[in-house]
Amino acid sequence: MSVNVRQLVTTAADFEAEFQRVLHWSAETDHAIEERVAAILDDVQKRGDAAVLEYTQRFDGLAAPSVAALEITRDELQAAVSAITPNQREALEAAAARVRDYHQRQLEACGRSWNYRDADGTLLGQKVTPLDRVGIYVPGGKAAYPSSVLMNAVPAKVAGVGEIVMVVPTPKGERNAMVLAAAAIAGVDRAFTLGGAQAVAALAFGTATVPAVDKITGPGNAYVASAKRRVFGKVGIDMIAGPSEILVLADGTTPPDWVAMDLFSQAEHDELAQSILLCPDAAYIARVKAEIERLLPGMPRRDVIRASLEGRGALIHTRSMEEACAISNRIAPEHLEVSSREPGKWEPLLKHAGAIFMGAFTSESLGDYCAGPNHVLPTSGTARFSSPLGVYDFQKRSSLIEVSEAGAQKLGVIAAELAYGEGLQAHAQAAEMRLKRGG
Ligand code: HSO
Ligand code: ZN
Repeated sequence: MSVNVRQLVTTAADFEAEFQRVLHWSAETDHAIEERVAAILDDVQKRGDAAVLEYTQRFDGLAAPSVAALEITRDELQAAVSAITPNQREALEAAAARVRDYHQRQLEACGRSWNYRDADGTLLGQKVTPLDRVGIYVPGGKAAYPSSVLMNAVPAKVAGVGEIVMVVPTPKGERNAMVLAAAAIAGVDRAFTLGGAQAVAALAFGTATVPAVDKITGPGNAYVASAKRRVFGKVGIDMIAGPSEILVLADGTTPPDWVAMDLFSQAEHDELAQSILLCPDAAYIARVKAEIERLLPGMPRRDVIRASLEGRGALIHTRSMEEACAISNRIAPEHLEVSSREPGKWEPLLKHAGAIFMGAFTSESLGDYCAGPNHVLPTSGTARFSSPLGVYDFQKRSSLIEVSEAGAQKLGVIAAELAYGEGLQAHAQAAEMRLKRGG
């Protein structure tokens, strides 16, 4: 079965133009969606539960007497743990344990308060506090991922968040037992069968039944993304995620079918997902291409994979591994596999990626589920300036200052000088009053 993946060669005269075509991704906002979302947010803010109930009936075909009836009780979450198979339960628990361990290290390494005293005895520091209450949006449509429940709830729990509220759309009331079981295992406190912009609005503004949260995390469709953008400022949000991406940097030593399957593993998420291979060995690229063509017919999601590979995929032949690293930095992929015998040699050259998977045995799929690091990662080149979801997203920092009497003498002179310069008399006097008179 031939598959039309774009093939590029960096030595070609038209490489830059072709490369720009590969990079091109417009997260264009659809005005019709924007308007509908704005109206829903407004309505939920004004009418609370009544509006949430109406939209849930209209969009999810789920009729209920009250929003309270849409709450999934703790007992029901726990019952889901017994309803799934023992193997499923063990896998979820093993994944949760590894994700918890990893994020516990993150807490120790960069999530703790600190302070110091300067020479005058003035204390300066940073106080780290977990958020009181967060909302986790879990998609319920074609991409209902229990693993994403773990990846959002576990770091929140490790951070010490007071209450975790999950919302999950359940069209026609069909609940996903794995999603509910993951919520129980991760320690979600409350859960509602709500979705879409109305769920985001309920979490952001609060209703009589749904508590207002301080931050909303988790992926969703275009309506959810638009709603999150709009409530940002009233509450925090994690990020606006685009389609998933994988970039494989190969030196030609990994079995080519492994690489083909790794490219598929992102492509199968979404027609708009992007899978790219960068390699200095043309013969190896041809072998990966042959494996793609051999393996594709056997994949249940072959139509999605083909659409993704033919629409946004690319096989790029570079002059060297060094050049491949430089191109990878320009792309700043969400997932970067360094499929090489010497991943440690190339890692120092790689600056921009959500997650770096080192060596032939590290398939992205292991990271997606259970290696430990978070799978909620910056997409669409935003790894240039942002980081994976982590414990730090569920904490905030306050500065701490305790000026000693001796410190006030020195700082007072500096502050007063600057305050007069800014024409702010009260600032200057507040500093000067603390100077020892005649001292
Ligand atoms: N690769 C996805 C996460 C995921 N994969 C969930 C499977 N399930 C985005 O990082
Ligand atoms: Zn995945």
